[in-house]
Amino acid sequence: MADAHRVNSAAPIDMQPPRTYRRVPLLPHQMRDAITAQRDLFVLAHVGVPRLDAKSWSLTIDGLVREPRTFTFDDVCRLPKIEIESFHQCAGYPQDPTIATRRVGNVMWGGADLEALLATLGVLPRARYLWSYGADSGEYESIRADPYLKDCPLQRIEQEGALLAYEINGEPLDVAHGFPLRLVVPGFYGTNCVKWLTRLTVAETRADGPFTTLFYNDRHSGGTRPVWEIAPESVIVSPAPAAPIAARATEIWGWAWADGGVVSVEVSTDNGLNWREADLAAQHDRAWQRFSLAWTPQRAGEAVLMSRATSKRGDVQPLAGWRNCVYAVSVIVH
Ligand SMILES: Nc1nc2c(c(=O)[nH]1)N[C@H]1C(S)=C(S)[C@@H](COP(=O)(O)O)O[C@H]1N2
Ligand SMILES: [Mo]
Repeated sequence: MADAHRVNSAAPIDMQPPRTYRRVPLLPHQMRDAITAQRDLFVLAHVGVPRLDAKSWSLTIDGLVREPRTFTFDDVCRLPKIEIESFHQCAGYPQDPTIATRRVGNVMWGGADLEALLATLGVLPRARYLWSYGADSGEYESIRADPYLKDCPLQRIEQEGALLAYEINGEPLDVAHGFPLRLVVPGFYGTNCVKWLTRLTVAETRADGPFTTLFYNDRHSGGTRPVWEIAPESVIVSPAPAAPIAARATEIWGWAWADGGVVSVEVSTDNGLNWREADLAAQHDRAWQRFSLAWTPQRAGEAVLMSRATSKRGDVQPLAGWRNCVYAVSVIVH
C-alpha cells in the first residue's frame, strides 16, 4: 500500500491525511493574544499527518556521539524540563521565498533540553550538524521524501539552545503539531522544527534529502543559503484591514519578531512615504515583541498603514518581494 510507511521496519505508519495538510486559522488582525492558543496555531505538514502511539514510539540518537541511545517517551519526559516562550513561523513556499504568508504565532514550548542531552551523549569533535527525521514519508510536489529530514548546525544548538518539545502552552502536543515529540529550534523557521521526531543523527556534513538540498534553499548571487534564521518581520494587528477609523487618536499596534530580537519598529500611515518610530516592548525570552504608535488621522479617506522591523543584527524588512516584506493595512478614515 503506497500510503503505509514503515519506520525501522516496525509497524506501518498511519498517515491521515496521507498528503499535504495546511491549516491557517488566524489572519494578522486576529492575532490579538500574546500567546497563541494551540488550536489557533497554523499547521503545516508537507506529506501528511502521521498518527503515532506514544507507547510504541521511540527516539534514537546516533551518529557522531560516544554513546548512541534510544529513548522511550517516558525516558524523554524524565529528562530535565525547560520552557521557552518563542515565536513560531512558517517560511512559506519551499521553492518561492518571494511570497509572504504571515503564518506565525507565539507559544510556550515545553520539553527536554536538547543541548544538555547531547552533552551527556558526548558529541565527537568533528560533528557539525544535527539531522532530524520525522515519521512522515510521502510525496510533496511529486518529489518523494522518505522520510521528512532536516538539518541544523550543532553550533546553533550549543549557543542558543533547542528543545525536544512535548508541550505547547502546557498542553501535550496535538497530533498535527507533532505528537508525541518534535524538535524546536527557537528563532529558526518552522520547517526546521521537525514534528513526529523519531531519530536524530549527529553528522559531519549537511543532510541530503529534498527538504535540505532542493526545498528551503534561498538562491542568491553567491549560491544558495539554507532557510534557517527567521528574518525581521512585523504585522499590524489593529486596526484591521478595511476598518472604519474616526478622525481622532487611534492606537496602531502589532507584533514584531526576528531571530535574536527586534531593536526598532517604524510605522507609516501614508503608504510608506514617511515613517515614525513606534514604541517597542523589550523582548522577554524569545517571544515576539509588541509595538504601538498613537495616530491622529489628518484627513478623511483611505490610509495605508505599514510597519517595518529592524533586527538586533541590523537587518530591515524589505518593502516588497520577499517572505518577510512589509505588511500593509488599508483603512478608511471618516
Ligand atoms: N516531520 C515534519 N515536520 C515538519 C513538517 C513536516 O512536513 N514534517 N513541516 C514543517 C513546517 S514547513 C512548518 S512551518 C512547521 C509547522 O509546525 P506546526 O504545524 O506545528 O505549526 O513544522 C515543520 N515540521
Ligand atoms: Mo512551513
